[in-house]
Amino acid sequence: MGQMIPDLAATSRATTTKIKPNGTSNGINTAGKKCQHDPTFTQKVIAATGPNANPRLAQIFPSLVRHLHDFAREVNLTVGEWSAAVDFLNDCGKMSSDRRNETQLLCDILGLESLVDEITSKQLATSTTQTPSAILGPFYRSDAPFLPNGTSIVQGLSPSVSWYEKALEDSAFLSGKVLSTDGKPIENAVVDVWHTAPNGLYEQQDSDQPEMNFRGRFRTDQQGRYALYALRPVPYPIPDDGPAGRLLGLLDRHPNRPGHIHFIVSAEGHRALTTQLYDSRDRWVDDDAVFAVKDELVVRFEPREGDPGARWELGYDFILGRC
Ligand code: MBD
Ligand code: FE
Repeated sequence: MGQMIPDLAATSRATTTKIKPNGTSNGINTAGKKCQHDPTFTQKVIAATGPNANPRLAQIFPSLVRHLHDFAREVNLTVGEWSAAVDFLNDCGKMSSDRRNETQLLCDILGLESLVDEITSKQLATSTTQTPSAILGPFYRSDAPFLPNGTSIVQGLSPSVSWYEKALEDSAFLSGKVLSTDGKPIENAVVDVWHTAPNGLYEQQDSDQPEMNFRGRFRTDQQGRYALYALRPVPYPIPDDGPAGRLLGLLDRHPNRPGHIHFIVSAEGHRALTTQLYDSRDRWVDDDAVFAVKDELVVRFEPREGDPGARWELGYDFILGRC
């Protein structure tokens, strides 16, 4: 985890000149026939990259091709299996829209979004004290309403909704500061927050919820403070009615994520922090379907006294690194 991709440009330059024309390569066996897996084939594909290729792509493409080809050789991938994988990827694309990102969900259950997040955050970190990042996930909406500090992101709460009682039980006050790594509070930082309803559905997955329910953006005050009412998050199964769910089934895996609240915390001069907080009451914190939990992000809600608006409270400070 966290290893940098090695500089592959040198490797590809050195090897492209070694390719021999077909028939003279060492891919010929003693019977004069090509070996089952021509060892020069991969280099030929790599060498097809032209001199004006996009530089970053030219750097990483040789590695991608090598790993893909090695994978196919290692498992003796058949045409039928490869074809099923093509259909699978196409199905992911067809199911994706501005409300649902199935291809990203596939990356999540493969652990790829978490791994890339770790690589990126280590690469850009300017301090070891900054709050760890966690993945964005497929349900972010960039245009949540700005709300005054101390207000609620819970909309449409009435006895007529099926999750009314649960919402009362889990009502929570969240507050804290946004700080620089030197410990100074940051004024005017934006805390963008979102979570699911107690039925485990994000607002855009659920036609019964008002637009932008359980989403809001808050600006920190002069002391760097933010405050809002929300709910303790509930565990929920990632959508498993599509190709990603089919893959989970084939792998005999469960689709559950621990209850979590998403945040993007941003401020001028600082690197935006995308992260999630996990409720320690949840058994799935140790077994997340998308491998995103980090110990520092598991939080304990405490009972809140004397506030009709919330039964629980959580204090959490976010520490941002500089750009
Ligand atoms: C989610 O709600 C989520 O946060 C992630 C990372 C993946 C799938 C669903
Ligand atoms: Fe989520």
